[in-house]
Amino acid sequence: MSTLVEINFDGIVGPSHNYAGLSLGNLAATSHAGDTSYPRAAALQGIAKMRSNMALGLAQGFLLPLPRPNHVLLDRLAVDENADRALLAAAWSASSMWTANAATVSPAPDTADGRCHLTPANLVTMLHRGQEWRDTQAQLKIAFGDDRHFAVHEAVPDSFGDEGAANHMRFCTSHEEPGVEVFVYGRPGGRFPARQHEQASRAVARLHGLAPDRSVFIEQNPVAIEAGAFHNDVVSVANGRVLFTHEQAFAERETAYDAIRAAFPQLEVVEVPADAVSLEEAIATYLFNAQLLTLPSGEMALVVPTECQESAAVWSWLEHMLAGNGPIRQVIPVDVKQSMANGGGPACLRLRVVADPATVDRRFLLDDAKATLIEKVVAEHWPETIATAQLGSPELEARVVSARRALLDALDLQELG
Ligand code: SUG
Repeated sequence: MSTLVEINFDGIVGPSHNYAGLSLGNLAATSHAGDTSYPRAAALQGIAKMRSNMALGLAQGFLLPLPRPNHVLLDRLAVDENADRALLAAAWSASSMWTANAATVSPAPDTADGRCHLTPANLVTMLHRGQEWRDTQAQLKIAFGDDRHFAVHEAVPDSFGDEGAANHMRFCTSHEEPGVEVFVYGRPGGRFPARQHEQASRAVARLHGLAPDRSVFIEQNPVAIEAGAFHNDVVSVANGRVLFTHEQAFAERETAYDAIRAAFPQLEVVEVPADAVSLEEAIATYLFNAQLLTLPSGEMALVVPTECQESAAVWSWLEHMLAGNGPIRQVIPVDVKQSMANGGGPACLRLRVVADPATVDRRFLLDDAKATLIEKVVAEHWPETIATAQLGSPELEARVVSARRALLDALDLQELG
């Protein structure tokens, strides 16, 4: 008997985590450009978040940092001392930590062949992210290598930008039942890039064999992209029958809700009005980049960044929500400040896979003992700080390469190389 549960696969923050300001339109990342980063603290914050979710009784997995610096990229761009520092920094980016951008995942009950389908995101809009997908795919092919249960695809061709699960939501009444998958895309032409293209979303839906009457395509509000919502998961999140969203998330709000409701009549919208929390405040605090989780009790909890506690408007809205009779019954703040400063909140750091844990390669699943092991490796090997001027230095490179290798050794995942 298969037991489908949601497993969150968090990206372990890599030892080269730094603030190079590479993502145009990601206001947190560009405003922290040049700051000193704390890779060790960053990775430990991420592990603490995973531990906190496991303590709620939830299944937890992880994906490993990718090899950095990427010399293939440096060679292809002929990066030398005269080249733009941003090109060098791209090859050092630890951006694969944001596994919400690793892939789009369609659980088995939604697909034509009854397998869980994963398509790695090509991430072509940003140089530092576009280098990720082949290595990500290699990892997915190991973690989800049992092809009786999983299909891991090629990324969508580069002409269409795809940013993965960050622009994808799934509604369902139970994980054993077919769900409704919602793809949110941006329209190009604004001040900031629209990183998710409609054609990429439609290709992913076809690749996964989704039923057309259970697939919905919605345009993101250009005003939200303009305000810094470079992915839809900065302004909405879904779980079960609930859509938790900012009023200004979608281009045509009522049309969007109606389209989802037509495919999924049980939809419950928890909408935060702009006059309670402005789009700017929502983006600065990452209120919606929350993990909306169903606890073993059946209640829903919202795992928000601690930045939400620091905003009077956001915190009072959350208190008001809890005092009401809505579907979200708990709010749990977590400290992921190192990731937040690069525009990555609790939801960016995880890829949701609905699957039977017994069908996943166990090496990618977390328990308390493994969390302790990973913490030990991080404490011993991850650099305490990185100043952007250090990127490119042979000493730092040796440190970063050996730190990752120590983690692969500890987890018996040397084949990731
Ligand atoms: O792609 N930041 C990431 C943040 C990704 C957040 N993910 C989701 N919303 N799901 C990005 O913009 C910053 C790296 C730098 O600037 O060095 C960065 O890549």
